[in-house]
Parts: sequence; C-alpha cells; structure tokens
Amino acid sequence: MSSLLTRRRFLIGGTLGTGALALGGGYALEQNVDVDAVLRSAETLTMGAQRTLLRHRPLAREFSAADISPTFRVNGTQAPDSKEYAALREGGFADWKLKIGGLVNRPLEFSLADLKKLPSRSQITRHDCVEGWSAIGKWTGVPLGLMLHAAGLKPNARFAVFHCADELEKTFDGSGRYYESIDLIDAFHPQTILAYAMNDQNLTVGHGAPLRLRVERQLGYKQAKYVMRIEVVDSFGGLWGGRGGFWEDRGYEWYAGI
Ligand SMILES: Nc1nc2c(c(=O)[nH]1)N[C@H]1C(S)=C(S)[C@@H](COP(=O)(O)O)O[C@H]1N2
Ligand SMILES: [Mo]
Repeated sequence: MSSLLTRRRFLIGGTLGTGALALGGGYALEQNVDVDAVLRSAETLTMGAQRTLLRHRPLAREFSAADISPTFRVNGTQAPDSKEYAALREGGFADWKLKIGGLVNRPLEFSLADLKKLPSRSQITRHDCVEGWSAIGKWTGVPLGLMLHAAGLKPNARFAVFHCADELEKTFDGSGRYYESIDLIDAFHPQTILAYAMNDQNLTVGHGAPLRLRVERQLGYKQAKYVMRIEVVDSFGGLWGGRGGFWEDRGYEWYAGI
C-alpha cells in the first residue's frame, strides 16, 4: 500500500510537471482537488499536444551500440509466480504460445520459434520509468503491425490489449493481473515491436521472457512484460478497472507519451 501511495504522489508531481505547461503554473494541488479529474484533463491536453508535436517527428530517438547501458534495472515483477508460468519457463518456453484474438478476422497463435522466423526489427532506445530512472537497451522483435495485419482487423477495432502472466498486486478487485493497451496509431508505429531479445540475448525472465511489448514513445509502464495474449477491442471499459492498464487503473495516465 505504501508503495502505491508513493507512486501516486510521484505521479501527481509528474503530471503537474507536464500539466503545468497546459494548465498554467502554480496550480494548487494541496487543496481539495479531484485528482482523477485533474489527471484526466491533463491527459487529454498532453495527448493532443504530443500528437501535434510528433506529427513531423514520428520516431523515438535511436542510439548506437556504444550507448547501451551496462546495467538495466529490472522493475515491477521480477518473475511471474504462477504454476503455469513456472512450467513454461522450465520448458524453455517451447510450449508457450502467443494468442491474438478479439476483433480480428483470423485468431492466430505463434510459438516463440514461429515469431523468430518472422521479419524482425532491432532498435536501441531509452526506457524512461515514471519512478525516475532511465536505461538504454537494444530490443529485437516482430513489428506488432505485421501480426495485426496477418490477423486482419475488424472495422470496429480500436485498441490492442496486452494480457500478461503476472499478478503484481493481489488485492485490487480480487486480482492485479498486469495488462496494458495502446491505440492503433501506436500499434502500427514502426518502432512498436513484440521483443523476444534484449541486447542480442533471449529476453531474461526479469525483463519479461518470453515476449514483451516495446512502444518507444511512451513511458516504462506501457512496456508490458510476459505478454501471453493480445486482444483487439473497441473499448477497454469492460476490462479490470476499465482504464486500459494495471497502473492506469491505479491513477496513471493511459497515454504515457514522452
Ligand atoms: N507484466 C509486467 N509488465 C511490466 C511491469 C510489470 O510489473 N509487469 N512493470 C512496468 C514498469 S513500471 C517498467 S519501468 C518496465 C520495467 O521493465 P524492466 O523490468 O525490463 O526494466 O516494465 C513495465 N512492464
Ligand atoms: Mo516504470
């Protein structure tokens, strides 16, 4: 609970940091404000502003091999603690399959070997965690857009939801399964990949084995680790807390643009 409170306090500070531009400086947070309403309005402004700014600079910065951080922190879940995950890990993820379903014409399943045969992209990028640390790493994986094309989106598709293997917190509404979601602009962005390798090695368990999302223009918590299933939806209102992600359900912004 105390870590949640700390994160929330940090978030409010962080949101005001960006929000100050849009909302005007000196906004009195100490007073009795509806924090959720502030977060929501700041999010809308930030998202609109960022989408406009990024129109002509659509790629996140990429770095060179010399810039790769010697250590890259493991954050959040270090290893999912379910029996199912332990069994998959034991078998070197040979029995793991990524499932893609929801609003698609052809639900698909990919083994890790299947994924490694598909066209891949590598990118050296900076990961920025909302808790105040950054690290540069090299990620290799399959462009998400390619897989969504293969599955074929139904006309009402709007978001890709990533369901993860880990429960970060077991007390929230009975379950704290990690999940995340992005819109189709980010889903089809060329740097949005499902990564199976980091710094030219198979992803370690700490960093999200066997597969994690990289959506490079957003903050660390959007980078879902332990992705088991992708669900294409027209709204995430019916999922868990209804705000599109584990941390979003706990007050973070859904559009976590950097
Ligand atoms: N499934 C899952 N994904 C997750 C998390 C998590 O706890 N579980 N933590 C998020 C946060 S806050 C960050 S900063 C990054 C950390 O990734 P890393 O452990 O590879 O540094 O993963 C994100 N994705
Ligand atoms: Mo993070």
